[in-house]
Amino acid sequence: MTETATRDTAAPEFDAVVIGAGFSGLALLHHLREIGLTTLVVDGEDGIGGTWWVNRYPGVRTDSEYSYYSFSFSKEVRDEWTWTQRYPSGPEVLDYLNFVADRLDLRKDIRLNTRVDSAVYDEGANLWTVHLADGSSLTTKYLVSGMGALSQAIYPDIPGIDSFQGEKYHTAHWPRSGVDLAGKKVGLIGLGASGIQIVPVIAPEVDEFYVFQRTPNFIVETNNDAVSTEEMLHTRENYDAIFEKAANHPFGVAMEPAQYSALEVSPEQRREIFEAKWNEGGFHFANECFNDLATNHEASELASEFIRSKIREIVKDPEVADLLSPKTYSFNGKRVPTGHGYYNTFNLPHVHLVDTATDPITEITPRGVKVGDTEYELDVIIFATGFDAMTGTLTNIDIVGRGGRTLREKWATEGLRSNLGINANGFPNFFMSLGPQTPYSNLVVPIQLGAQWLQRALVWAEENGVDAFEATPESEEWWALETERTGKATVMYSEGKKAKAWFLGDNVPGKPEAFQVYMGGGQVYQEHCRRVAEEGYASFLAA
Ligand code: N01
Repeated sequence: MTETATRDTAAPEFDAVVIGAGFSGLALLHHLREIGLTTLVVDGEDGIGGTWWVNRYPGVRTDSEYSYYSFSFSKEVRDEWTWTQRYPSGPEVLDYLNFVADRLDLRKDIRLNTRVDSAVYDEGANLWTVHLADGSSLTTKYLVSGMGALSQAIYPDIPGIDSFQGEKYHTAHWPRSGVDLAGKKVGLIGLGASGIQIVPVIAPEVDEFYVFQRTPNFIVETNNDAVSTEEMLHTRENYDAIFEKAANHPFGVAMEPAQYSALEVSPEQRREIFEAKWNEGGFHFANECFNDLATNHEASELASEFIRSKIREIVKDPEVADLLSPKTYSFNGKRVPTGHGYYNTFNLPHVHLVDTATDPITEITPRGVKVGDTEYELDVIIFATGFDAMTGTLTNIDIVGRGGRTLREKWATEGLRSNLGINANGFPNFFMSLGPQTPYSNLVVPIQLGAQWLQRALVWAEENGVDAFEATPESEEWWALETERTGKATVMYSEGKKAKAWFLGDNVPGKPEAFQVYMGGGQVYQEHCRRVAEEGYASFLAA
Protein backbone atom coordinates (compact mmCIF):
# COMPACT_ATOMS: atom_id res chain seq x y z
CA MET A 1 0.00 0.00 0.00
CA THR A 2 2.93 2.38 0.40
CA GLU A 3 3.97 2.31 -3.25
CA THR A 4 2.37 5.51 -4.45
CA ALA A 5 4.32 7.76 -6.79
CA THR A 6 3.89 10.85 -4.62
CA ARG A 7 5.59 9.32 -1.62
CA ASP A 8 8.58 7.75 -3.34
CA THR A 9 11.11 10.16 -1.92
CA ALA A 10 10.09 9.49 1.64
CA ALA A 11 8.46 6.07 1.37
CA PRO A 12 8.46 4.48 4.78
CA GLU A 13 10.03 1.07 5.21
CA PHE A 14 6.81 -0.35 6.63
CA ASP A 15 3.14 0.32 6.22
CA ALA A 16 2.66 -0.45 9.89
CA VAL A 17 4.86 -0.92 12.92
CA VAL A 18 3.23 -2.40 15.99
CA ILE A 19 4.94 -2.07 19.35
CA GLY A 20 4.41 -5.13 21.54
CA ALA A 21 4.06 -8.84 20.77
CA GLY A 22 1.33 -9.81 23.22
CA PHE A 23 -2.32 -10.52 22.50
CA SER A 24 -2.65 -7.08 20.87
CA GLY A 25 0.45 -7.33 18.70
CA LEU A 26 -0.44 -10.76 17.38
CA ALA A 27 -4.03 -9.82 16.55
CA LEU A 28 -2.91 -6.60 14.89
CA LEU A 29 -0.21 -8.29 12.84
CA HIS A 30 -2.64 -10.89 11.55
CA HIS A 31 -5.32 -8.36 10.65
CA LEU A 32 -3.01 -5.79 9.09
CA ARG A 33 -1.18 -8.42 7.05
CA GLU A 34 -4.54 -9.71 5.83
CA ILE A 35 -5.14 -6.40 4.06
CA GLY A 36 -1.71 -6.39 2.48
CA LEU A 37 0.09 -3.98 4.79
CA THR A 38 3.78 -4.69 5.29
CA THR A 39 3.73 -4.90 9.05
CA LEU A 40 6.46 -5.36 11.61
CA VAL A 41 5.94 -6.08 15.29
CA VAL A 42 8.76 -5.06 17.61
CA ASP A 43 9.09 -6.10 21.23
CA GLY A 44 11.82 -5.39 23.77
CA GLU A 45 11.58 -8.84 25.37
CA ASP A 46 13.15 -11.99 23.99
CA GLY A 47 9.91 -13.90 23.67
CA ILE A 48 6.42 -13.19 22.45
CA GLY A 49 3.53 -13.04 24.89
CA GLY A 50 3.60 -9.51 26.32
CA THR A 51 1.94 -9.60 29.72
CA TRP A 52 2.13 -13.38 29.74
CA TRP A 53 5.83 -13.34 28.96
CA VAL A 54 6.80 -11.05 31.83
CA ASN A 55 4.27 -12.01 34.51
CA ARG A 56 5.79 -15.33 35.54
CA TYR A 57 5.04 -15.24 39.24
CA PRO A 58 3.83 -18.47 40.85
CA GLY A 59 0.08 -18.84 40.50
CA VAL A 60 -0.33 -16.48 37.54
CA ARG A 61 -3.39 -17.46 35.53
CA THR A 62 -6.36 -15.93 33.77
CA ASP A 63 -9.23 -14.52 35.79
CA SER A 64 -11.49 -15.08 32.78
CA GLU A 65 -12.48 -18.53 31.55
CA TYR A 66 -10.50 -19.96 28.63
CA SER A 67 -13.41 -20.07 26.18
CA TYR A 68 -13.69 -16.31 25.97
CA TYR A 69 -10.08 -15.55 26.89
CA SER A 70 -8.95 -16.53 23.42
CA PHE A 71 -9.16 -15.29 19.85
CA SER A 72 -12.15 -16.29 17.80
CA PHE A 73 -10.92 -15.06 14.43
CA SER A 74 -8.81 -18.00 13.33
CA LYS A 75 -10.57 -21.27 12.51
CA GLU A 76 -7.23 -23.09 12.42
CA VAL A 77 -6.33 -21.95 15.92
CA ARG A 78 -9.79 -22.73 17.25
CA ASP A 79 -9.78 -26.20 15.72
CA GLU A 80 -6.29 -27.18 16.69
CA TRP A 81 -5.69 -25.64 20.10
CA THR A 82 -6.83 -27.53 23.19
CA TRP A 83 -7.19 -25.78 26.52
CA THR A 84 -6.63 -27.90 29.60
CA GLN A 85 -7.78 -25.64 32.43
CA ARG A 86 -10.89 -23.54 32.93
CA TYR A 87 -8.65 -20.68 34.16
CA PRO A 88 -5.46 -21.38 32.21
CA SER A 89 -2.13 -20.87 33.94
CA GLY A 90 0.28 -18.22 32.67
CA PRO A 91 2.50 -20.87 31.01
CA GLU A 92 -0.54 -22.34 29.23
CA VAL A 93 -1.56 -18.91 27.89
CA LEU A 94 2.03 -18.36 26.77
CA ASP A 95 1.97 -21.70 24.94
CA TYR A 96 -1.30 -20.64 23.32
CA LEU A 97 0.18 -17.36 22.09
CA ASN A 98 3.22 -19.17 20.71
CA PHE A 99 0.87 -21.61 18.99
CA VAL A 100 -1.05 -18.67 17.49
CA ALA A 101 2.21 -17.13 16.28
CA ASP A 102 3.30 -20.36 14.63
CA ARG A 103 -0.05 -21.38 13.20
CA LEU A 104 -0.65 -17.95 11.66
CA ASP A 105 2.98 -17.73 10.55
CA LEU A 106 3.44 -14.49 12.45
CA ARG A 107 6.99 -14.95 13.69
CA LYS A 108 8.70 -13.86 10.50
CA ASP A 109 7.30 -10.36 11.03
CA ILE A 110 8.12 -10.10 14.72
CA ARG A 111 11.44 -8.65 15.83
CA LEU A 112 12.22 -9.48 19.46
CA ASN A 113 14.89 -7.87 21.66
CA THR A 114 13.93 -4.64 19.92
CA ARG A 115 13.03 -1.97 22.41
CA VAL A 116 11.49 1.30 21.29
CA ASP A 117 12.93 4.45 22.84
CA SER A 118 10.79 6.97 21.01
CA ALA A 119 8.67 7.52 17.95
CA VAL A 120 8.54 10.83 16.12
CA TYR A 121 5.96 12.01 13.59
CA ASP A 122 7.33 13.74 10.50
CA GLU A 123 4.65 16.17 9.34
CA GLY A 124 6.23 16.81 5.94
CA ALA A 125 6.48 13.17 4.98
CA ASN A 126 3.46 11.98 6.98
CA LEU A 127 5.40 9.10 8.50
CA TRP A 128 6.66 7.96 11.84
CA THR A 129 10.31 7.32 12.69
CA VAL A 130 10.65 4.73 15.41
CA HIS A 131 13.91 5.05 17.33
CA LEU A 132 15.20 1.82 18.84
CA ALA A 133 17.34 1.27 21.90
CA ASP A 134 20.28 0.01 19.80
CA GLY A 135 20.48 3.41 18.05
CA SER A 136 18.88 2.30 14.79
CA SER A 137 15.49 3.44 13.52
CA LEU A 138 12.55 2.36 11.36
CA THR A 139 10.06 4.35 9.38
CA THR A 140 6.39 3.55 9.04
CA LYS A 141 3.16 5.11 7.86
CA TYR A 142 1.04 3.69 10.66
CA LEU A 143 2.29 3.28 14.19
CA VAL A 144 0.27 1.12 16.54
CA SER A 145 0.74 0.63 20.24
CA GLY A 146 0.13 -2.87 21.54
CA MET A 147 2.21 -2.08 24.62
CA GLY A 148 -0.37 -3.24 27.09
CA ALA A 149 -2.82 -1.63 29.44
CA LEU A 150 -1.33 -3.02 32.63
CA SER A 151 2.34 -3.32 31.75
CA GLN A 152 4.16 -0.38 33.31
CA ALA A 153 4.92 -1.87 36.71
CA ILE A 154 5.27 0.41 39.72
CA TYR A 155 7.09 0.02 43.01
CA PRO A 156 5.71 1.64 46.14
CA ASP A 157 7.10 4.88 47.35
CA ILE A 158 8.37 3.48 50.66
CA PRO A 159 11.51 4.99 52.24
CA GLY A 160 14.52 2.68 52.21
CA ILE A 161 13.19 0.43 49.44
CA ASP A 162 16.64 0.17 47.86
CA SER A 163 18.39 -0.58 51.12
CA PHE A 164 16.97 -4.08 51.53
CA GLN A 165 19.80 -6.63 51.54
CA GLY A 166 17.69 -9.69 50.77
CA GLU A 167 16.06 -10.70 47.50
CA LYS A 168 13.30 -8.55 46.08
CA TYR A 169 10.98 -9.17 43.15
CA HIS A 170 8.08 -7.49 41.42
CA THR A 171 5.38 -9.88 40.24
CA ALA A 172 5.46 -8.24 36.82
CA HIS A 173 9.21 -8.81 36.45
CA TRP A 174 9.47 -12.30 37.86
CA PRO A 175 12.77 -14.04 36.95
CA ARG A 176 12.39 -16.57 34.18
CA SER A 177 14.52 -19.06 36.06
CA GLY A 178 12.04 -18.97 38.94
CA VAL A 179 12.75 -18.18 42.58
CA ASP A 180 13.47 -20.70 45.28
CA LEU A 181 11.39 -19.61 48.26
CA ALA A 182 11.68 -22.85 50.23
CA GLY A 183 12.57 -22.36 53.85
CA LYS A 184 12.65 -18.56 53.55
CA LYS A 185 10.95 -15.75 55.42
CA VAL A 186 8.94 -14.01 52.75
CA GLY A 187 7.04 -10.73 52.83
CA LEU A 188 4.44 -9.66 50.28
CA ILE A 189 3.32 -6.09 49.67
CA GLY A 190 0.30 -5.65 47.41
CA LEU A 191 -2.99 -7.52 47.36
CA GLY A 192 -4.61 -6.83 44.00
CA ALA A 193 -5.19 -9.61 41.45
CA SER A 194 -1.44 -10.39 41.28
CA GLY A 195 -0.83 -10.63 45.03
CA ILE A 196 -4.03 -12.61 45.51
CA GLN A 197 -2.90 -15.19 42.96
CA ILE A 198 0.56 -15.63 44.40
CA VAL A 199 -0.49 -16.00 48.08
CA PRO A 200 -1.97 -19.54 48.08
CA VAL A 201 0.68 -20.91 45.73
CA ILE A 202 3.81 -19.85 47.58
CA ALA A 203 2.42 -20.18 51.11
CA PRO A 204 3.06 -23.95 51.34
CA GLU A 205 6.69 -23.48 50.21
CA VAL A 206 7.89 -20.75 52.51
CA ASP A 207 9.03 -20.92 56.10
CA GLU A 208 7.23 -17.82 57.39
CA PHE A 209 4.94 -15.67 55.27
CA TYR A 210 4.13 -12.06 56.16
CA VAL A 211 1.31 -10.65 54.05
CA PHE A 212 1.25 -6.86 54.45
CA GLN A 213 -2.27 -5.66 53.77
CA ARG A 214 -3.17 -2.01 53.34
CA THR A 215 -6.57 -2.46 51.70
CA PRO A 216 -8.41 -5.79 51.66
CA ASN A 217 -10.18 -6.86 48.49
CA PHE A 218 -13.47 -8.61 47.76
CA ILE A 219 -12.26 -11.86 46.26
CA VAL A 220 -14.51 -14.22 44.32
CA GLU A 221 -13.15 -17.69 44.99
CA THR A 222 -13.42 -20.31 42.29
CA ASN A 223 -12.40 -23.80 41.22
CA ASN A 224 -10.00 -24.40 38.41
CA ASP A 225 -11.44 -27.56 36.90
CA ALA A 226 -9.76 -29.43 34.10
CA VAL A 227 -11.40 -28.96 30.71
CA SER A 228 -12.78 -32.31 29.58
CA THR A 229 -12.54 -33.53 25.99
CA GLU A 230 -16.31 -33.20 25.60
CA GLU A 231 -16.33 -29.66 26.93
CA MET A 232 -13.49 -28.64 24.63
CA LEU A 233 -15.37 -30.10 21.66
CA HIS A 234 -18.49 -28.23 22.66
CA THR A 235 -16.54 -24.98 23.07
CA ARG A 236 -14.91 -25.48 19.67
CA GLU A 237 -18.25 -25.89 17.98
CA ASN A 238 -19.57 -22.77 19.67
CA TYR A 239 -16.66 -20.35 19.57
CA ASP A 240 -18.52 -17.84 17.41
CA ALA A 241 -21.51 -17.76 19.72
CA ILE A 242 -19.29 -17.60 22.81
CA PHE A 243 -17.30 -14.71 21.42
CA GLU A 244 -20.45 -12.88 20.36
CA LYS A 245 -21.89 -13.29 23.83
CA ALA A 246 -18.72 -11.88 25.35
CA ALA A 247 -18.72 -9.00 22.84
CA ASN A 248 -22.29 -8.17 23.82
CA HIS A 249 -21.60 -8.24 27.54
CA PRO A 250 -20.62 -5.01 29.31
CA PHE A 251 -17.47 -6.62 30.76
CA GLY A 252 -16.54 -8.89 27.85
CA VAL A 253 -17.43 -12.17 29.53
CA ALA A 254 -19.56 -14.84 27.87
CA MET A 255 -22.28 -14.67 30.48
CA GLU A 256 -25.95 -13.79 30.53
CA PRO A 257 -26.35 -10.37 32.09
CA ALA A 258 -28.50 -10.73 35.23
CA GLN A 259 -32.12 -9.63 34.93
CA TYR A 260 -33.01 -8.58 38.45
CA SER A 261 -31.95 -5.95 40.92
CA ALA A 262 -30.56 -7.19 44.22
CA LEU A 263 -33.13 -4.94 45.86
CA GLU A 264 -36.24 -6.47 44.31
CA VAL A 265 -35.93 -9.97 45.76
CA SER A 266 -36.50 -11.19 49.31
CA PRO A 267 -33.47 -11.63 51.61
CA GLU A 268 -33.91 -15.43 51.34
CA GLN A 269 -33.99 -15.36 47.53
CA ARG A 270 -31.02 -13.02 47.49
CA ARG A 271 -28.95 -15.30 49.71
CA GLU A 272 -29.90 -18.29 47.55
CA ILE A 273 -28.82 -16.52 44.35
CA PHE A 274 -25.61 -15.21 45.90
CA GLU A 275 -24.85 -18.70 47.21
CA ALA A 276 -25.51 -20.41 43.85
CA LYS A 277 -23.31 -17.97 41.93
CA TRP A 278 -20.60 -18.05 44.61
CA ASN A 279 -20.50 -21.81 44.12
CA GLU A 280 -20.19 -21.40 40.35
CA GLY A 281 -17.25 -19.20 41.23
CA GLY A 282 -15.22 -16.32 39.90
CA PHE A 283 -16.84 -13.72 37.68
CA HIS A 284 -20.14 -15.67 37.69
CA PHE A 285 -20.72 -14.13 41.10
CA ALA A 286 -19.82 -10.65 39.91
CA ASN A 287 -21.88 -10.76 36.72
CA GLU A 288 -24.74 -13.19 37.04
CA CYS A 289 -26.35 -12.55 40.44
CA PHE A 290 -28.00 -9.19 39.95
CA ASN A 291 -27.95 -6.41 37.40
CA ASP A 292 -27.05 -3.58 39.75
CA LEU A 293 -23.97 -4.68 41.70
CA ALA A 294 -21.92 -2.24 39.62
CA THR A 295 -24.40 0.61 39.56
CA ASN A 296 -26.20 0.75 42.88
CA HIS A 297 -24.43 1.28 46.15
CA GLU A 298 -27.02 -0.57 48.22
CA ALA A 299 -26.86 -3.60 45.92
CA SER A 300 -23.06 -3.55 45.95
CA GLU A 301 -23.15 -3.39 49.76
CA LEU A 302 -25.42 -6.46 49.87
CA ALA A 303 -22.87 -8.37 47.77
CA SER A 304 -20.13 -7.04 50.06
CA GLU A 305 -21.92 -8.36 53.12
CA PHE A 306 -22.36 -11.77 51.50
CA ILE A 307 -18.62 -12.00 50.76
CA ARG A 308 -17.80 -10.85 54.28
CA SER A 309 -19.97 -13.71 55.57
CA LYS A 310 -18.04 -16.15 53.33
CA ILE A 311 -14.75 -14.85 54.70
CA ARG A 312 -16.02 -15.47 58.23
CA GLU A 313 -17.02 -19.01 57.22
CA ILE A 314 -13.66 -19.83 55.64
CA VAL A 315 -11.16 -18.09 57.91
CA LYS A 316 -11.00 -19.67 61.34
CA ASP A 317 -9.49 -16.80 63.33
CA PRO A 318 -12.26 -14.17 63.67
CA GLU A 319 -9.74 -11.35 63.98
CA VAL A 320 -8.02 -12.35 60.76
CA ALA A 321 -11.41 -12.78 59.03
CA ASP A 322 -12.37 -9.30 60.17
CA LEU A 323 -9.12 -7.83 58.86
CA LEU A 324 -9.61 -9.54 55.49
CA SER A 325 -13.09 -8.02 55.16
CA PRO A 326 -13.20 -4.69 53.34
CA LYS A 327 -15.20 -2.13 55.27
CA THR A 328 -14.15 1.18 53.81
CA TYR A 329 -15.64 0.57 50.35
CA SER A 330 -18.08 -1.83 48.70
CA PHE A 331 -17.94 -4.57 46.09
CA ASN A 332 -16.74 -3.37 42.64
CA GLY A 333 -14.87 -0.43 44.18
CA LYS A 334 -11.71 -2.23 43.04
CA ARG A 335 -11.28 -4.55 40.08
CA VAL A 336 -12.70 -7.80 41.46
CA PRO A 337 -9.98 -10.50 41.68
CA THR A 338 -10.57 -14.24 41.35
CA GLY A 339 -9.22 -16.42 44.17
CA HIS A 340 -7.97 -19.97 44.16
CA GLY A 341 -7.92 -20.79 47.86
CA TYR A 342 -6.87 -17.29 48.90
CA TYR A 343 -8.93 -16.98 52.07
CA ASN A 344 -8.15 -20.51 53.21
CA THR A 345 -4.42 -19.75 53.10
CA PHE A 346 -4.86 -17.58 56.18
CA ASN A 347 -5.68 -20.70 58.21
CA LEU A 348 -2.06 -21.85 57.87
CA PRO A 349 -0.11 -21.22 61.07
CA HIS A 350 2.92 -19.72 59.37
CA VAL A 351 0.90 -17.20 57.31
CA HIS A 352 0.64 -13.88 59.11
CA LEU A 353 -1.64 -11.09 57.96
CA VAL A 354 -0.13 -7.75 58.94
CA ASP A 355 -2.53 -4.82 58.93
CA THR A 356 -0.77 -1.79 57.48
CA ALA A 357 -3.89 0.34 57.23
CA THR A 358 -3.98 1.33 60.88
CA ASP A 359 -0.23 1.03 61.40
CA PRO A 360 1.43 1.80 58.02
CA ILE A 361 4.70 0.53 56.65
CA THR A 362 7.14 3.23 57.67
CA GLU A 363 10.26 1.99 55.93
CA ILE A 364 12.05 -0.86 54.29
CA THR A 365 15.27 -1.55 56.12
CA PRO A 366 18.32 -3.62 55.10
CA ARG A 367 16.75 -6.50 57.07
CA GLY A 368 13.08 -6.28 56.22
CA VAL A 369 9.90 -4.25 56.52
CA LYS A 370 9.11 -1.89 59.36
CA VAL A 371 5.46 -1.44 60.34
CA GLY A 372 5.10 1.16 63.07
CA ASP A 373 7.86 0.19 65.54
CA THR A 374 7.95 -3.47 64.55
CA GLU A 375 10.58 -4.69 62.13
CA TYR A 376 9.76 -7.88 60.25
CA GLU A 377 13.00 -9.61 59.29
CA LEU A 378 12.76 -11.12 55.84
CA ASP A 379 14.82 -13.02 53.28
CA VAL A 380 12.60 -12.02 50.37
CA ILE A 381 10.22 -9.14 49.65
CA ILE A 382 7.70 -9.54 46.85
CA PHE A 383 6.09 -6.42 45.42
CA ALA A 384 2.71 -6.98 43.81
CA THR A 385 2.13 -3.26 43.75
CA GLY A 386 0.52 -2.90 40.36
CA PHE A 387 0.85 -0.71 37.33
CA ASP A 388 0.60 2.79 35.99
CA ALA A 389 -2.47 1.54 34.20
CA MET A 390 -3.64 2.37 30.68
CA THR A 391 -1.34 5.37 30.08
CA GLY A 392 1.93 4.19 31.70
CA THR A 393 3.47 2.48 28.70
CA LEU A 394 2.39 5.33 26.42
CA THR A 395 3.93 8.06 28.54
CA ASN A 396 7.04 6.11 29.52
CA ILE A 397 8.52 6.54 26.04
CA ASP A 398 8.45 9.68 23.91
CA ILE A 399 5.68 9.47 21.36
CA VAL A 400 6.17 12.76 19.60
CA GLY A 401 3.34 14.08 17.47
CA ARG A 402 2.67 17.33 15.61
CA GLY A 403 4.72 20.32 16.72
CA GLY A 404 7.15 18.15 18.67
CA ARG A 405 4.66 17.53 21.46
CA THR A 406 4.66 14.20 23.26
CA LEU A 407 1.57 12.28 24.24
CA ARG A 408 2.77 12.69 27.82
CA GLU A 409 2.74 16.50 27.44
CA LYS A 410 -0.62 16.46 25.72
CA TRP A 411 -2.29 14.52 28.50
CA ALA A 412 -0.50 16.51 31.20
CA THR A 413 -1.84 19.79 29.81
CA GLU A 414 -5.22 18.81 28.33
CA GLY A 415 -6.16 15.94 30.62
CA LEU A 416 -6.73 12.44 29.32
CA ARG A 417 -7.98 12.92 25.76
CA SER A 418 -8.56 10.47 22.91
CA ASN A 419 -11.25 9.51 20.45
CA LEU A 420 -12.57 6.17 21.74
CA GLY A 421 -9.11 5.41 23.12
CA ILE A 422 -8.01 4.67 19.56
CA ASN A 423 -6.19 7.84 18.50
CA ALA A 424 -5.43 11.28 19.87
CA ASN A 425 -5.48 14.68 18.20
CA GLY A 426 -1.95 15.74 17.29
CA PHE A 427 -0.85 12.17 16.57
CA PRO A 428 -1.85 11.33 12.99
CA ASN A 429 -1.84 7.64 12.10
CA PHE A 430 -0.89 6.61 15.62
CA PHE A 431 -3.30 4.02 16.96
CA MET A 432 -3.68 2.40 20.35
CA SER A 433 -4.87 -1.11 21.13
CA LEU A 434 -6.30 -0.90 24.66
CA GLY A 435 -5.59 2.80 24.83
CA PRO A 436 -6.94 4.74 27.79
CA GLN A 437 -10.73 5.18 27.73
CA THR A 438 -11.29 1.78 26.11
CA PRO A 439 -13.62 -0.62 27.92
CA TYR A 440 -13.17 -2.08 31.38
CA SER A 441 -13.41 -5.64 30.22
CA ASN A 442 -11.95 -9.02 29.67
CA LEU A 443 -9.29 -7.49 27.46
CA VAL A 444 -9.15 -10.10 24.70
CA VAL A 445 -12.52 -8.86 23.44
CA PRO A 446 -11.56 -5.20 22.83
CA ILE A 447 -8.16 -6.35 21.53
CA GLN A 448 -9.71 -8.54 18.83
CA LEU A 449 -12.52 -6.14 17.95
CA GLY A 450 -10.05 -3.24 17.94
CA ALA A 451 -7.77 -5.01 15.47
CA GLN A 452 -10.77 -5.72 13.24
CA TRP A 453 -11.98 -2.12 13.47
CA LEU A 454 -8.53 -0.84 12.50
CA GLN A 455 -8.33 -3.28 9.61
CA ARG A 456 -11.61 -1.95 8.17
CA ALA A 457 -10.66 1.66 8.85
CA LEU A 458 -7.37 1.38 6.96
CA VAL A 459 -9.00 -0.36 4.00
CA TRP A 460 -11.51 2.49 3.95
CA ALA A 461 -8.69 5.06 4.17
CA GLU A 462 -6.87 3.49 1.25
CA GLU A 463 -10.01 3.24 -0.85
CA ASN A 464 -10.92 6.85 -0.15
CA GLY A 465 -7.48 8.35 -0.55
CA VAL A 466 -7.31 9.39 3.11
CA ASP A 467 -3.71 9.77 4.20
CA ALA A 468 -4.09 10.40 7.89
CA PHE A 469 -6.40 9.41 10.71
CA GLU A 470 -6.38 11.96 13.48
CA ALA A 471 -9.03 12.48 16.13
CA THR A 472 -10.82 15.81 16.01
CA PRO A 473 -10.61 17.91 19.19
CA GLU A 474 -14.43 17.76 19.36
CA SER A 475 -14.41 13.97 19.36
CA GLU A 476 -11.93 13.97 22.23
CA GLU A 477 -14.06 16.35 24.26
CA TRP A 478 -17.12 14.20 23.58
CA TRP A 479 -15.36 10.98 24.55
CA ALA A 480 -13.85 12.48 27.73
CA LEU A 481 -17.32 13.63 28.80
CA GLU A 482 -18.91 10.32 27.85
CA THR A 483 -16.25 8.39 29.74
CA GLU A 484 -16.76 10.57 32.79
CA ARG A 485 -20.55 10.55 32.57
CA THR A 486 -20.85 6.78 32.27
CA GLY A 487 -18.11 6.12 34.81
CA LYS A 488 -19.66 8.38 37.42
CA ALA A 489 -22.92 6.47 37.14
CA THR A 490 -21.23 3.36 38.55
CA VAL A 491 -20.08 2.33 41.99
CA MET A 492 -16.65 2.06 40.38
CA TYR A 493 -16.59 5.81 40.90
CA SER A 494 -18.25 6.26 44.29
CA GLU A 495 -16.53 3.21 45.80
CA GLY A 496 -13.42 3.30 43.60
CA LYS A 497 -12.54 6.74 44.96
CA LYS A 498 -12.58 5.35 48.48
CA ALA A 499 -10.50 2.36 47.39
CA LYS A 500 -7.84 4.25 45.38
CA ALA A 501 -8.60 2.12 42.34
CA TRP A 502 -6.18 1.98 39.40
CA PHE A 503 -9.06 2.56 37.00
CA LEU A 504 -9.33 6.09 38.38
CA GLY A 505 -5.57 6.60 38.27
CA ASP A 506 -5.59 6.90 42.06
CA ASN A 507 -2.94 4.21 42.62
CA VAL A 508 -0.16 6.35 41.13
CA PRO A 509 0.96 9.29 43.27
CA GLY A 510 0.44 12.55 41.38
CA LYS A 511 -1.55 11.04 38.50
CA PRO A 512 -4.54 13.27 37.81
CA GLU A 513 -7.78 11.51 38.66
CA ALA A 514 -9.71 10.47 35.55
CA PHE A 515 -11.44 7.36 34.40
CA GLN A 516 -8.64 5.41 32.74
CA VAL A 517 -11.19 3.07 31.19
CA TYR A 518 -14.67 3.34 29.71
CA MET A 519 -17.26 2.01 32.15
CA GLY A 520 -20.28 2.37 29.86
CA GLY A 521 -20.06 -1.25 28.72
CA GLY A 522 -18.03 -3.00 26.04
CA GLN A 523 -21.11 -3.55 23.87
CA VAL A 524 -22.00 0.17 23.98
CA TYR A 525 -18.40 1.05 23.15
CA GLN A 526 -18.52 -1.26 20.11
CA GLU A 527 -21.71 0.48 18.99
CA HIS A 528 -19.86 3.81 19.09
CA CYS A 529 -17.02 2.31 17.04
CA ARG A 530 -19.46 0.92 14.46
CA ARG A 531 -21.30 4.22 14.19
CA VAL A 532 -18.07 6.16 13.65
CA ALA A 533 -17.20 3.80 10.80
CA GLU A 534 -20.67 4.11 9.26
CA GLU A 535 -20.36 7.88 9.39
CA GLY A 536 -17.21 7.75 7.29
CA TYR A 537 -14.80 8.13 10.22
CA ALA A 538 -15.51 11.86 10.29
CA SER A 539 -14.42 12.18 13.92
CA PHE A 540 -11.00 10.81 12.95
CA LEU A 541 -10.43 13.22 10.08
CA ALA A 542 -9.06 16.31 11.82
CA ALA A 543 -6.55 17.16 9.13
O1 N01 B 1 -2.12 -4.41 41.08
P1 N01 B 1 -3.23 -3.58 41.90
P2 N01 B 1 -2.19 -5.91 40.52
N1 N01 B 1 2.09 0.34 50.52
O2 N01 B 1 -3.01 -2.16 41.52
C1 N01 B 1 -0.70 -2.20 47.09
C2 N01 B 1 -4.74 -7.03 36.10
N2 N01 B 1 -4.32 -8.36 36.48
O3 N01 B 1 -0.91 -6.17 39.80
O4 N01 B 1 -5.08 -1.16 47.65
C3 N01 B 1 1.32 -0.75 50.64
O5 N01 B 1 -4.55 -4.14 41.74
C4 N01 B 1 -2.12 -1.73 46.88
O6 N01 B 1 -2.67 -1.38 48.13
P3 N01 B 1 -3.93 -0.37 48.21
C5 N01 B 1 -6.09 -6.73 36.73
O7 N01 B 1 -6.83 -5.90 35.90
C6 N01 B 1 -4.99 -9.39 35.94
O8 N01 B 1 -2.52 -6.85 41.56
O9 N01 B 1 -3.58 0.80 47.36
N3 N01 B 1 0.64 -1.32 49.64
C7 N01 B 1 -2.73 -2.97 46.24
O10 N01 B 1 -3.07 -3.93 47.20
C8 N01 B 1 -5.69 -6.04 37.98
O11 N01 B 1 -6.72 -5.26 38.54
C9 N01 B 1 -4.68 -10.66 36.28
O12 N01 B 1 -4.05 -0.04 49.63
C10 N01 B 1 0.77 -0.76 48.44
C11 N01 B 1 -1.57 -3.51 45.39
O13 N01 B 1 -0.39 -2.92 45.90
C12 N01 B 1 -4.51 -5.23 37.51
O14 N01 B 1 -3.83 -6.08 36.62
C13 N01 B 1 -3.67 -10.91 37.20
C14 N01 B 1 1.55 0.38 48.21
C15 N01 B 1 -1.69 -3.19 43.93
O15 N01 B 1 -2.80 -3.81 43.40
C16 N01 B 1 -3.56 -4.80 38.59
O16 N01 B 1 -3.37 -5.88 39.49
C17 N01 B 1 -2.99 -9.84 37.74
C18 N01 B 1 2.23 0.94 49.33
N4 N01 B 1 2.99 2.03 49.21
C19 N01 B 1 -3.31 -8.57 37.37
N5 N01 B 1 1.45 0.70 46.91
C20 N01 B 1 -5.44 -11.76 35.65
O17 N01 B 1 -6.51 -11.61 35.12
C21 N01 B 1 0.64 -0.20 46.34
N6 N01 B 1 0.21 -1.09 47.27
C22 N01 B 1 -4.86 -13.04 35.66
